[in-house]
Amino acid sequence: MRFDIVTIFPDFFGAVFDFGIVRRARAAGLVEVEAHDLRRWTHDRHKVVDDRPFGGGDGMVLKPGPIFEAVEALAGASDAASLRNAGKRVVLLSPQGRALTQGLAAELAGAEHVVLICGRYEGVDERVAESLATDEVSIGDYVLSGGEPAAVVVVDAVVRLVPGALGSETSAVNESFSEGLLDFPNYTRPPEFRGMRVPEVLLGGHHAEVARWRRRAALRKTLRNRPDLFARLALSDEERAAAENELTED
Ligand code: 9D3
Repeated sequence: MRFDIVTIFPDFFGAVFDFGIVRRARAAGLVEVEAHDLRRWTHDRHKVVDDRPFGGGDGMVLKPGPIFEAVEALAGASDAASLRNAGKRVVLLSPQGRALTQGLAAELAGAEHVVLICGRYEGVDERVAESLATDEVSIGDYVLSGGEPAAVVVVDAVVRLVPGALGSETSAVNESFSEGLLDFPNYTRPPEFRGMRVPEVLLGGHHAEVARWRRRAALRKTLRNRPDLFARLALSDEERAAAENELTED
């Protein structure tokens, strides 16, 4: 699988893909990741990639020309339909995109080639979202300075879903979010640290008791930190009430 990142800051990506699972997947030849300077697809002496917004307003907008040419050069097409047919996705990172989810990451992991377009300035000419990108994606409701950090997040989330990338020890299917529940809390030695005790049940080695505790702790944590996820869980009235009661205890 191949990722091409189109950006005005190719150096931003210097070493971010040189660690952990992404590094290993690249070393194993499972994925390739390359960042490209958008200015390469300009034709003027000053390599201009932006211009003033029609209709007025502050800031500058990325011009469509260099972006269309970049995608044509990297993916061999410039319309969303034939790109999708060829197993390619062109992802515009933008605050106006649909939110990245584990489901979208899994969809992208099924593609042979993903081109990521990073916005900057005030925005990107809308014809990129309308007629070039197969997907317009945001990583969440907060303001970044540009699409580059979002591209890193997308590559990381997708690479771990490429078959073989995780190695044999873990299965991506079995991870948090696939069940809609947060992970249970983990503890390791020492059993007491600065007066904070590890829950007694975890020290005992009673497997069924441990499993029960973990399930309840995961539910409690999900209710506290992600009430939106908790509301969508298919729980018995009893389990729902238990989590809600336990929360009012601490
Ligand atoms: C919505 C804010 N816009 C109001 C004029 C300006 C603007 C802010 C930040 C325009 C572009 C950006 C740069 N952000 C991204 O390119 C971006 C992003 C983000 O800011 N948050 C979450 N996901 C993403 S993906 C790309």
